[in-house]
Amino acid sequence: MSDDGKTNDKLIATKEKWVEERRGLTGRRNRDRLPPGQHLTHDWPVLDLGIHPNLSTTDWSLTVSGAVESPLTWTWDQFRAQPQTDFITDIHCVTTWSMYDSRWTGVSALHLMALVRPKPQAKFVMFRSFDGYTTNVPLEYFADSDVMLAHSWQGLPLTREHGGPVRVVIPKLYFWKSAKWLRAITFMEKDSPGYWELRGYHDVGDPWEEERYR
Ligand SMILES: Nc1nc2c(c(=O)[nH]1)N[C@H]1C(S)=C(S)[C@@H](COP(=O)(O)O)O[C@H]1N2
Ligand SMILES: [Mo]
Repeated sequence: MSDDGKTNDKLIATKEKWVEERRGLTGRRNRDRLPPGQHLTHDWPVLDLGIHPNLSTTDWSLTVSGAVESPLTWTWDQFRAQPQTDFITDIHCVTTWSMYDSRWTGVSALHLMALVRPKPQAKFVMFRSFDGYTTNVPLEYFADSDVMLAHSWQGLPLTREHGGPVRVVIPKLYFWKSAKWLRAITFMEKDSPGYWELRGYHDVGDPWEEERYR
């Protein structure tokens, strides 16, 4: 207690103001980070068609073709010889779970695009996987700075069930767009639906717009 009784009132008022401000900030931050209709999970679920291709790194290769100036095929060693990047991103699955702070290591989509050089008429990308899965994205979503072909998660090689040796990671779209067991990338002039897109999933799949199904 101060001598005149005023200092404490002032201090209390200041602290109350901080509480209000910080409560507002925290609330806003949580709202902004978790897209509408999602809930947070801490255990990473496994979701796929039920086939988990058993690929050693020597079996694995990636072919990039279609509307590009320089198509390429990478063996595992060639893929690993590319510049490596690290991103920490969130995952949002259309089945309503989200998980924060995955650290992915791999080759960025921007690096790949600098090598293959998509033609001006390329507008969409199709991913093809070793389990027969396919998924399509507009080129501008693939050409984002946080998109990568990942081989590691939290510093460890991707497990087989989560798509190892290499999976796509597109943080700004629902997770069905992030193809596991990646085998090929085709740049396309015209859009073409992938596995789930053919079965009623949204063509783009932006979690902030709740583009779940069409
Ligand atoms: N090759 C392949 N990739 C896939 C799928 C699949 O069945 N096959 N399922 C998609 C779906 S619907 C989701 S939600 C995520 C799940 O990835 P996870 O099992 O690592 O959580 O992978 C996506 N990528
Ligand atoms: Mo999914």
